[in-house]
Amino acid sequence: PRKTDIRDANFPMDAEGRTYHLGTKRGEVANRILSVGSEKRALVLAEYLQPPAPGRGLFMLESSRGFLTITGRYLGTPVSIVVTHMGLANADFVVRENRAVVDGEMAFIRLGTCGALRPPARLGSFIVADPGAILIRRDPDAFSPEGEACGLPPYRFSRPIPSDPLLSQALQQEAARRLGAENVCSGLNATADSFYSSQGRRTDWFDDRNEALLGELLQAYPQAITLEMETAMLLDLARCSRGSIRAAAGVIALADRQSNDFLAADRIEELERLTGQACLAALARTQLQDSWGPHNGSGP
Ligand code: R1P
Ligand code: URA
Repeated sequence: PRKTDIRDANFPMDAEGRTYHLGTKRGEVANRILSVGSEKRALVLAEYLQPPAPGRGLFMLESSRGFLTITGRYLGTPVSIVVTHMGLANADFVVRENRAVVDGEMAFIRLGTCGALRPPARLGSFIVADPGAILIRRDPDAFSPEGEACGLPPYRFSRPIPSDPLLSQALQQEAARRLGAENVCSGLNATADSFYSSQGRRTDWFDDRNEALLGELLQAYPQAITLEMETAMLLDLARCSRGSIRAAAGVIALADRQSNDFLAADRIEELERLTGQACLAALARTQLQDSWGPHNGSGP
């Protein structure tokens, strides 16, 4: 067998201990992780990192599946930026495979973009998922003859899943310092399993039965103000991590779901830079039980 061959069908890793999808191993990832949706966002924010050790470059590894991990330091503290791409399954890979190669307590912050449902979220604002997020799932059974016969609802809302209150507060404060308090708020996030159907977008090609979805969402959860695709998965896994993961998320509102306006690309990058530094600062300033890691010599 070659060292890149995968063993253990239960939790696949290669002979070096590299995970199957993210491709990283112990020592390459910090306990503090900034999860971002795109490679461009990760590379822009990597400009603010210092090398993990003097005289070295940033650690960078892109897996065959396109997950890029960048490890360096922010305010002297080791931090990894991990490209999560989009959707629930990718968020699951990022949390579980990073958890598998890091010892000690971890903190995850997601920096994403979202649709704004209602004030105080508005185009260009930054919204922290505090108190947390709910999950909206499309139920395929509702579209089957049997499901139609018994009137199954096409979409299901989970109960709220909490975010870490202290990490969320730290993120909101760091963001307010950089963006101005008037551009930062907090509220319940709604994470959907599609950008389209379960976010109430309508297209002619599919029978999605979602005309009433956003109204039903706001009736069930009047406090929901943002719509995106990963936060609830991160918060659910943190809740189920046996106390080993603290998680928070903040999103830039780039789509206004009432007016249908969309933010200009240069403004998005400007906000990514400011809010990304806020996320890195909140991670770096958070105390964790993390005596092992790249920061004490066992790293890249
Ligand atoms: C959809 O366009 C993507 O944008 C949002 C959604 O959650 C989804 O991943 O977040 P990111 O900008 O982090 O990808
Ligand atoms: N990301 C989403 O998931 N939805 C939006 O409307 C905008 C960004």
